[in-house]
Parts: sequence; C-alpha cells; structure tokens
Amino acid sequence: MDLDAVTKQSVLHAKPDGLILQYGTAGFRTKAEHLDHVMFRMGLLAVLRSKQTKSTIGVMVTASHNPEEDNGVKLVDPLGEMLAASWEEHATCLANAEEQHLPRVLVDISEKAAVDLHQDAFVVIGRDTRPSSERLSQSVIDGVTVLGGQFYDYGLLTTPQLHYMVFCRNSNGQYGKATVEGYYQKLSSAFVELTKQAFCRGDDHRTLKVDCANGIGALKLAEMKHYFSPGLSVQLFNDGTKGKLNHLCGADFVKSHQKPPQGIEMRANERCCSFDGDADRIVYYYHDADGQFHLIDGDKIATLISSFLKELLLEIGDGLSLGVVQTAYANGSSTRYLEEVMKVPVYCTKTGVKHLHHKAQEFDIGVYFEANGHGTVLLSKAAETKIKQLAKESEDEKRKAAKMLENIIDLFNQTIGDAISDMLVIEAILALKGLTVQQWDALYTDLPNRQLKVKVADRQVISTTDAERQVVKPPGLQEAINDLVKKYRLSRAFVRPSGTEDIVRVYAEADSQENTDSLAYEVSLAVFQLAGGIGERPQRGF
Ligand code: 16G
Ligand code: MG
Repeated sequence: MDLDAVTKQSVLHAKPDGLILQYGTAGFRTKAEHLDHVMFRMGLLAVLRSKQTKSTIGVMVTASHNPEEDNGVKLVDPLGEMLAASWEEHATCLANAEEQHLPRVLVDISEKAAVDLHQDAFVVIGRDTRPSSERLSQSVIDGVTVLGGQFYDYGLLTTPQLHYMVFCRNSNGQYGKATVEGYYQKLSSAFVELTKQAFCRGDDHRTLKVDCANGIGALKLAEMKHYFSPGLSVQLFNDGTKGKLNHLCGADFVKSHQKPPQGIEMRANERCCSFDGDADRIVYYYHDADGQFHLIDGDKIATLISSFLKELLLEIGDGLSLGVVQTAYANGSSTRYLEEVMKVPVYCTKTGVKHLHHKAQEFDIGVYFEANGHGTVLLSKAAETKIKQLAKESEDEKRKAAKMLENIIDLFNQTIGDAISDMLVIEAILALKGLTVQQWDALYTDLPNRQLKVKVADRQVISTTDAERQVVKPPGLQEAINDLVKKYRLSRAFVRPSGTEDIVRVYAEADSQENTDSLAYEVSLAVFQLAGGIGERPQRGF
C-alpha cells in the first residue's frame, strides 16, 4: 500500500470535521454533499476486500428511495450479496477516521482481516441517476486507483444489476454474462420460455403500467422492453424526463402513503406497479370500479409466488423444501394465509435484506419478501441439480413442472431483490394462471395498518429482540405496548430504531383503520414518554 499517495489523494476528498456516519442496513446514506470522502474511502475498502476475497467486489452509488438530494454507497460481496457484517464495521471505522489517522486505519483493517496486499484487486462500479452520482462514483474510482486496484465502471445501473454483474464475474460467467445485454438476455429468455404457453393461448395481449420513480428503472426498462414484447407490453410513467426522483412517486411512496403515485393515469382495474429509485423494490396496485385504491405489497407478492412454486413442487413430488421469510412488518393476514391456508412454513427475521436472504438460504427454495416490496427467491445448489435433472429425465408432467421451475428460478435475481425480475415473474404467473389483479388481491384481506415515526434524542436507547417484535430496553416500554395492544381486536404493534433515519419507527395493525390509528398513536406516545422523545409530542390523527 502506498500510504503516502493515499494521504495525498485523501486531502482532495477531505472529511468534514466532526462528521460521523455509520454503515447501516443499506450502506452509508446522507446528503450528497457530505459523502465525497466516504466514496473515496469505500474505493479504498473495496480494494482491500477484493484482495482479501481474491474476487471482484462491487460498489454501488445510490440512495435508493431517499430524496434526490441524498446519496449513498454500498459494497457488494463476491456472490453478489450484501457486505459481510465484520466488514461493515471496517467500513464505519474507515469512513469516520480523521485525515491523519487514515493510513493507520487502513493498516489495521488489513491486519485484522488478514488481507494479502500482494493480491490483485478488481472493483466494479455502478450508479443511479441522481445528479450527484457521477461525481461521487469518480471519487470511488480515485480510491480504487490510488491503492492500485483495477476497475470497470458500468455507469448507470440498477442496484440489482450491479449485484448481478459481481456474481457473474465471480462465477466465471456461469451465472450469466457480466454485461447489461447479458442481464437482459438471461431474464428475457427465461420469461419468453415460461410464458410461451400462456401467451400463445391467444387471449392475452397484456399491458402493465410502471411508475419508475423518475429513476434508473425507467432507463433500464426502456432498453429492455422490446425483449419481452409482444407478450407483455409495459408503459412507463415517471420516467425521469420531467419529475424529481422519488418525489410523490415510487414504491416507497405508494407503500407508505397507501395511495397511487402522481404522474400515472390509472383506469379502473388496470394493473399498475411502482419501482423505487434504484429498482430493487416493487409494489403493485389498482383502482377498483368504485375508484377505491388497492395496494398489493411485498407480502401479497410473496404469497402469489410461493403458492405457484408450491404447486410446481407438488407436481414434482420430490420432497424439496419451501420456506417463506418475512419481517415483523408483514401484514398479519399474510402470515396467517401462508401458514394456515397454504401450509407453508413462515419465518420472521430482522428488517434488512441481508437478514432475510440469510434465512432463505436454509431451504431448497427460499422465498423472501419485505412488505415494502423488496425480495426474491433463492434456490439451493442441491435443489438446482435435482430440478435440472428432472427437467431432462422424468416423465411428461413432472418434466413440465421442473422446466417451469427452472425458468422461474432463472428469472429471479439470486443475489438480491430486483424489481425488474420480480415484475417479470409476477406477470408470468398471472398469465399462466389466468389471474386478474383483483383475483390476486382477493387471496386475503390485509389488516388495516399504520406506520409512524417518533423523534427521540438517541434512538439507540431502544433495543429489541425476537426479530424486532419485542422491546427489551428501555424498561417498561414493552409492558406499555402490551397493555395498549390488549385494548383492540386482531391487534399487534412493535417499535424499532430505524437503520436508515434518525427516528424510531412504530407499526400497528388492528381490526379497523380507526382502531389501528388509535393504537399507533398511543404506542408513539409511549415511545415518546419512555424513550426520550424530542420536539413535538405525537398527535392523535397525525
Ligand atoms: C433498507 C433496506 C431495506 C429495509 C429498510 C429499512 C436493504 C438493501 N435495504 O432500505 O431492506 O426495509 O432499509 O429501513 O437492505 P429502516 O431501518 O429505516 O426502517
Ligand atoms: Mg432500493
């Protein structure tokens, strides 16, 4: 390591005095103007991680669904997964080191992580459409080069596309070709193969309206859409030509406000969906004939997908295990439906893709989705081999099911939730089953739910257990929540410190919207009183 060169370059990417940031659930995220030094340093870190793993590492510049003024960065590990937890700590140390300590911290990390400094390093970089992203990704490149790493800058990519590229490169192309074209081809050929049967029935020229949150999803879908037409025709809205990124649109807006985005024309019973700003989340929705809005969130997406997979597995009859992974935010009705009607085992993990991903790897086929629309399906190596074999050798019906399963799995991004691939899987299943969006929605009825935010002086005073469903600290808060929950029917509530914002999140559900709102308000008040609330007290009726 040429530490003198690092010191010299680092001056050009100076850390603002006193700024402390943390590598959170989704990497570093804050106002773009505070991130230059972090980008440079993540370039450095990516080189060390690449040397240590002897693999290509990814760096993605994005702040996902956050406002356009924000930005962020996360590292992608060799198998296209989120950065390992021990390296999250290294990332935090490196980002917060004062200028003069930077060389020492680099040496420390290299020693602690037993990095072989003589190894070559290779880093691939992607970025979203934020105005600040290009400059910030240049700072990443500066960091990579000063430590002698090689790099390839993919430029504009969705987050899942960058994860895909990393995995392709580290699997010697076995997972796919590490180009945007390769990504389109992999997904679209699986989609076309899978839907051949449905679309040639002739009943369907299917149109889907997509709100692209004025983000990268619009560019990539526009490039891709001719690959799967005429079977599926997608109409893009909020494509970034006019509106601001994530402003009054996108998956996060639709899910949290439970209303349609601006900038999309919805006619009764038309199927619509929204991506988030870096296209790793998707939610569906429609207006019914009475003009009422219906949201189909990640839970209902998981239900559609897992019931289809379960049918295929029954057909194959080879005892492959299927599991669904959710978080505490999953609507109670979805969990009940999956467990009691579909008889599929359901597990709950902490919020954040890495936790769900990890759990889903325990099954032959692991379906994981957050209610916010982030999710995918993972297939174990053993199951893959078995399915491939069945697709070749077994008798007709079994072979058909195995082939279908093979195509579905090819369609899913195995590295992380991917709005584009999820969309294609959903469209394929709806077409194959001949389901309308209303029929899908009618699988079960969501319990009314409400999410609120509470400002506290220090959100770390709250700690939780049981996949964030129970508070252990501060004392008395869980008892207070228990007492409040008891007042309502079909009720449930939990609180947790956000991993991405300086707030505490409150979730409540109950038998009616009115009761849900009361419960959410009362729990917010308990948090405010028992966990050091600051600013305005929570208000009834918000
Ligand atoms: C990040 C996570 C998302 C999670 C959200 C929770 C990834 C790639 N993204 O966006 O999964 O739902 O954070 O945010 O892991 P919160 O901690 O502020 O509620
Ligand atoms: Mg995102």
